[in-house]
Amino acid sequence: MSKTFQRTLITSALPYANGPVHIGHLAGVYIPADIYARYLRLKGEEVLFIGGSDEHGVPIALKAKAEGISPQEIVDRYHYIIKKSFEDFGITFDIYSRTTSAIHYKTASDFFRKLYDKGEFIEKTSEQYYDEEAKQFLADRYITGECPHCANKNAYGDQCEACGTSLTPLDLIDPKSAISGSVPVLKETKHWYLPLDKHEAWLKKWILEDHKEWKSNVYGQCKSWLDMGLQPRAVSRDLDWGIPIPVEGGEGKVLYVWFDAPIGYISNTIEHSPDDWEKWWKDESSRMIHFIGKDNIVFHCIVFPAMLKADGTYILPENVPANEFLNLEGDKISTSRNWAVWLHEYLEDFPEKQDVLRYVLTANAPETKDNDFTWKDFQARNNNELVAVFGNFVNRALVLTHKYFEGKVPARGALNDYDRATLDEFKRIRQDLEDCLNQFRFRDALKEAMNLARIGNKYLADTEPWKLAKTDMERTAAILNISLQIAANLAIAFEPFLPFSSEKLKRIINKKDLNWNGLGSIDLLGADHQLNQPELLFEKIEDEMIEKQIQKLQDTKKANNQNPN
Ligand code: B3M
Ligand code: ZN
Repeated sequence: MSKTFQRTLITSALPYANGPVHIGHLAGVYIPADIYARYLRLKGEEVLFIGGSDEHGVPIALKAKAEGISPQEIVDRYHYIIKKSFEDFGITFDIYSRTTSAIHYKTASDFFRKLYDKGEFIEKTSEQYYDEEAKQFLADRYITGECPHCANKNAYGDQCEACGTSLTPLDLIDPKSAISGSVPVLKETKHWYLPLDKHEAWLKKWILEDHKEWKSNVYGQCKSWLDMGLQPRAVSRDLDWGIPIPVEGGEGKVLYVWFDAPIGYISNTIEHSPDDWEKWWKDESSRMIHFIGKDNIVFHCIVFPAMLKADGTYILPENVPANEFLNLEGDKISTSRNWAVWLHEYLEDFPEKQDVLRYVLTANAPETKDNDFTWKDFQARNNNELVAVFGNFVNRALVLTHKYFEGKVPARGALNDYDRATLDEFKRIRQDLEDCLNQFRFRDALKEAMNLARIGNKYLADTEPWKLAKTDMERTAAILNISLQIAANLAIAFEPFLPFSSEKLKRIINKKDLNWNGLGSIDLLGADHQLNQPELLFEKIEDEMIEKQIQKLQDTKKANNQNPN
């Protein structure tokens, strides 16, 4: 059943530009997407990796209002912070753009216009709350009132945050406008809807029959949506922040943010490759993979595919390996409660330790269920795995080679049975590693890479070349040759996961041109190849560094308890 494709378009969810990014974003979306992009590139495949900021929507408009500045100022502030964090963590987007770009306005607007002209929308008039003082319709989030379930006085028109119930504005008792504080009135308004019900039959076949291989959390969520039956979804909003509706009757209305945002993947492709963007989106030999978090599944598996199908000229995603959520020390990550590890703050406290975080977030990725990030686990994984296994092995192999062979790779000579058994074991890992990567099982893939380091570590511990060197130089040479070949293999195997350390390791072994095809080879370093001086790949993280982070979170908790919101 598996098709072969010529190129892969990798998209990663466009984060809202209303705050910086934290470890949850990185673990759920950007690290997995980056691992996959790097892996395919290392194999020599044609890849385009798309990122960008999502700059429309009500929360951004609300934040601007609260700060008394324009939404554009809000998104300008966060877009660059987010972009820099991604660069700092080595996320190798081919383009990181934004949904306020001119090209995106045009692309999204044209997309709507085409569907409108083809008769792919239905129009409906309904009654919605209107603020007569502010002279505008109120988005659900702009209305507050009493929750009919728990009597919380500050429930929003879409949800009560005290009891968690989803609401509609009409459920609220004593509704008030969050803009002027006045009592809103009901007024008629017209909107355009994508009739998802009309798309239900093909979506069912396409997902439930043709994509049984999708991750079970993704497949399961799609199935429950499809089983409930799909309803038409409004694709316009009464709002002044967004892309204007480009058709008659659209004055004062904008595209719903979830209509324009996924089109951002297309406009960013156009911005990156204006002359041949269509090969990524309209050619059956291309495959598209969406990396997202679980709250975005319905939009990427149902709504956006329906939009693409309604247009009729686009390919559909081949897979959507969505992740579950990462919690922090047992609690849900929350921007408003500042319960997060912010990427820019992490780098202030742990400069140049991007790979440690990449490692821990991958080893503990929420691939099949929600997972927890704890600082103790972070420290343990660094000290017991990165330092004690990977770093230690590489360092011993390098130091010994400098000691006995002046830093030159010794010739190997004959292998004995133990050498052969070790090499057989380590060759098997390549296949396992690839299988995991191809199935988006990055935690397991990382485990395989680490197993390679464990094999090396065990090999050195068992063969004890530092003792043999006194009596048998030939055997010492063979052992160090094999160890150095394993070290070179580690530079390849870890490159998708720990790109900074892999780069450093390549520098230490003085070998730049390693690619995926070399994985499993024991001839990566020729006899007499000159190595550079050893440097430590990782360093131990002391208790006090961890205590400081835990204290910081306790302070946040205290502050939250004093001003509950
Ligand atoms: N900005 C939601 C989110 O950040 C949204 C993703 C858009 S992807 C097209 O979770
Ligand atoms: Zn409530």
